[in-house]
Amino acid sequence: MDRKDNEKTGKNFRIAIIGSGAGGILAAIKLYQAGVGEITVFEKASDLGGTWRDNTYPGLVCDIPSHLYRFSFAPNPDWSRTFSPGSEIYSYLRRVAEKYNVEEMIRYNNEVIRLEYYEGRWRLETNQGDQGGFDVVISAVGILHHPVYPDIEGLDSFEGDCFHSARWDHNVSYEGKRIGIIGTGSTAVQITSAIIDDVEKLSLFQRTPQWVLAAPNDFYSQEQKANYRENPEEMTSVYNSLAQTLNQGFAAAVVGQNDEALAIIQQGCQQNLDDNIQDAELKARLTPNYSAGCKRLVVSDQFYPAVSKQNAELVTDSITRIEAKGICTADGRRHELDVLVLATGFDPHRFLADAEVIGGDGQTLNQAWARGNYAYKTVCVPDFPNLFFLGGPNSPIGNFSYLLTAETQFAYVEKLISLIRHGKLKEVNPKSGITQEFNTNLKKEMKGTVWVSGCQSWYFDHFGNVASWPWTFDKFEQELSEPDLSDFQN
Ligand code: NA7
Repeated sequence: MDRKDNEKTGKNFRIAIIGSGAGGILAAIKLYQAGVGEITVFEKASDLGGTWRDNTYPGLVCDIPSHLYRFSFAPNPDWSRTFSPGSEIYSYLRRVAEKYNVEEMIRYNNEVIRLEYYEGRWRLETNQGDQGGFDVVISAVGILHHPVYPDIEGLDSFEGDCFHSARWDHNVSYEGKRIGIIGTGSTAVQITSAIIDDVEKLSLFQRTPQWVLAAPNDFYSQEQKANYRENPEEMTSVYNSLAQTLNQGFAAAVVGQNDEALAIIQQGCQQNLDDNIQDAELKARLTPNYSAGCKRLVVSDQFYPAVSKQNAELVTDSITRIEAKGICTADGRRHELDVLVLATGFDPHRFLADAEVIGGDGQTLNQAWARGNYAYKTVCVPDFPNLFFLGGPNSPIGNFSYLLTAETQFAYVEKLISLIRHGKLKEVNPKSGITQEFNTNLKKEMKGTVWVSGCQSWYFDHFGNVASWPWTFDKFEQELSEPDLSDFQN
């Protein structure tokens, strides 16, 4: 399998992409356009779209504004609202994939179960069998992908319908029924707001209150959409202004670089609560005891009105067990339910944990990451040469649009791939010392972020590390602008 550098061109150069969500679609399009070898996308499901394929629950909208949540090469004049419904984002991804013939590169129902680096190539195996050798592997497996099921006694004994929010069962009607929702993250907030008027009773089981920022989700008029279609430069200016607001405002605030913006966010959340919840006792139970932005901020102007309705109950006594007919809480009550929705979030730290990934020195990725995930500048890992991550460890998942993050990372990865193809590097293998230094700095910087200011959230892994990017957007762009050859083994 050892091949000469001058063979690393055209069809001899094979690239595997894992996952056909937004990141995988992006990588496939860009590599195809650049004419980089033979590209295969391995997708374990039977459809593309990643988290936007999996999540179909009522009320699903993206918490990043629509015109920011798009690929730079595929602006979309037809977004219906300020924050897009999930189904629209799924359709957008499908449309973009179709336009660039991405499906021709996808092998559906192929879950990557093994990768082994041997003499300059990755031997890749899926549940369908051996797929041969690849010069480069790009992991685009996503972050909001592995549902977390709560470990609550008796969960299996519940006799009604029960499902995770990311596995919404559309055969189950919730109209006129007694619904229980466990969780108060973005998902639970959106579901509550969407179904409250259709159900007999909704019991929302809150373990920790969330700060909620009210942002109206206005519809774009036909005129606005036509204007964007005819004048794409206007979409660009909307994008630029949103990107500036988000990157210099919110994204800088959460990493301790814009205290004024953080204070404004805090005030905005408090105002939303004050304006919408009159009942002092309910308000107290909905008020978090940590700073806004510590947990991922929830965006909704409908949640407080919804949870104040007659048929809504905010349950804050802790869950003791689940029984056939409902949920029991510490105050001795049993909340009878017909349908139970587990809006209990995702494990964003798993990446390729379900596959056996054996690096250049025989160590597995799970062994390398046994004390927590780490990477060189979010995209590659020492001793796992030519394996790249989009949305990898410490990507800015709590800061800005994932599509923007993935594009920035991909542009950098493309440059690294080019170094291999043009013989400047035999393989892309970041030095351990440099990677360690990067991660030591990262941990130091993390201490100044709002995420560690006193709350528990899905950003934390099992070892207490925060999975996000502790610096500004400018720093992210700067770090990933040009590869520094001296950071890599040669
Ligand atoms: P999140 O934000 O991780 O929220 C999960 C919620 O589920 C949160 O309120 C948790 O409470 C609650 N939870 C989890 N396990 C339990 C148990 N065992 N008992 C009670 N409550 C529990 O997930 P989402 O799906 O809402 O949102 C994920 C991201 O998707 C979101 O940030 C947006 O970016 C889009 P806790 O706060 O941990 O006490």
